[in-house]
Amino acid sequence: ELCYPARLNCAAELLATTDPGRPVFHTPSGVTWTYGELRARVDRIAHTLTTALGVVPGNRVLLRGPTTPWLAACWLAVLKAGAVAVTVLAQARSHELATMCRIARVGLALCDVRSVDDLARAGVPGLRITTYGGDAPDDLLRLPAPDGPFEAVDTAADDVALIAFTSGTTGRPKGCVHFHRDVLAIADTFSKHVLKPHHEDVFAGSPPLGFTFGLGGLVVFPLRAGASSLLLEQAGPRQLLPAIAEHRVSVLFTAPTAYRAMLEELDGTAGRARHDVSSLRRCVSAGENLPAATWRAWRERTGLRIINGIGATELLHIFISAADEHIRPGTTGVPVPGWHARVQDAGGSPVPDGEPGLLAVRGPVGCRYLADPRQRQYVRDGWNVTGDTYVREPDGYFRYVARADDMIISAGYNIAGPEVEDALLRHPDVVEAAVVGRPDEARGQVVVAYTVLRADAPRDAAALRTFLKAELAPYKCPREIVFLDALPRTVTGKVQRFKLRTGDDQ
Ligand code: 3SK
Repeated sequence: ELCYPARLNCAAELLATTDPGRPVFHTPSGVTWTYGELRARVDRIAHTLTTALGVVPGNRVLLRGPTTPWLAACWLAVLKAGAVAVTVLAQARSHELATMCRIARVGLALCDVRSVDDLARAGVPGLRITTYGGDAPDDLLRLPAPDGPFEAVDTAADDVALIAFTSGTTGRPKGCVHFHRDVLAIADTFSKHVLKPHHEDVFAGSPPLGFTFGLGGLVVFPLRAGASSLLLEQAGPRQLLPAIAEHRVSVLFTAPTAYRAMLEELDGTAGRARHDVSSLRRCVSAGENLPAATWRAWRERTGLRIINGIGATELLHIFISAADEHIRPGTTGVPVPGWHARVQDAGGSPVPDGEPGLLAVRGPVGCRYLADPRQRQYVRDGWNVTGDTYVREPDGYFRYVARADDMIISAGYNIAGPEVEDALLRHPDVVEAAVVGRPDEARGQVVVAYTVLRADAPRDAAALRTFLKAELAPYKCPREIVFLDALPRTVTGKVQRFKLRTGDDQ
């Protein structure tokens, strides 16, 4: 069990111990900040917040910008000053920003000067916007503020540290409230027991800091371990491979799609010669289910076992996963130490091992939606019901089946879309696949597969169907196969299946 003191400021804690001369952040342009420099910059921003900008403990401060050391410093400064960091994705647009500011009652925004237009256009009443990272006259660092150390505000472990927004895969934003102790808890569970990081590790990855997957993986975990992090503004598969080689990245955070794209690149003759991934020792995949085919291909190409995980903004980070030789392809893993998980029916009763049901978890972090009645659906009898259908195998491993609302019922058969997707991904020409149920008068639903093929592959639905017939029971085979150039995704990379179900993407 985790045990934290009653008074705790997580930002002060994350910044407290590491030798000031050690590196903390790197950028692709070759800039490195040390822990000493980060502390000084965080303190300077915290002074500015509390003196020039009048921030008092509990005030909500929106943070918006690409993944840079300055964004991370602003996040730490807001928390050190006892205020609440409201994290949003840089891609959020004016009307979404206005909604999130209203829900979270944001009074001040610290915004990268390059991301300010949409926020200004949002026209949030009473919102003061201060930019950072540029030469604008209201730039954060030009405001008058005392020099020297800033004494962290004496927050309680249960004071609110951040509000993270999730729009899920359907679009209506929910603010998830997290405490100072929650921030440390994600490092002291998943990172400590699964990643087992050390001082020399260099973290990097694709999720932005506005997504808690990225905030944990690129800021909280490295700082808790006294390690460093490469912060990439552009972190697509094309940028990741050269960045890994150049900065000797050892801990990688990204999603299954990016692993597949990197494999494609590595499989090219030029790729093999060009990209050195020998520095990697941990590769984390979350955000979507990781198909066994992708796991095996990565293992074959790199010798590394991808660490699959399921996390949620509601629970801040990953709560089921597995480490090292305990990793089993095709499963997510076991509850991370400190977490409990079970599979239950719609009434909340546990279902037997081997049978599908709703995933329910309990642990050091819980879901607290800000003023949202959907709280009652997510938290039931003290369990967080994530909306995923899972099977618990008799040996205690949890296997993903589908998002609960992605189960397809066709002519009385229950079909898990991801199982059909896995079969499609075993075909050498298929790069991406999403399988949904489309309403059908005769069968209730029919299985429709959306696929993205390698650039030079022929769009041959008949050949794909023949391939699938050898892989799947006939009732699971798609009635229709649609070829797309790309799948519709949220800004955090999750496939928007609801758009495919309604044909919105075409
Ligand atoms: O939403 C997710 O998939 C996720 C995964 C890992 C950590 C955090 C989150 C929100």
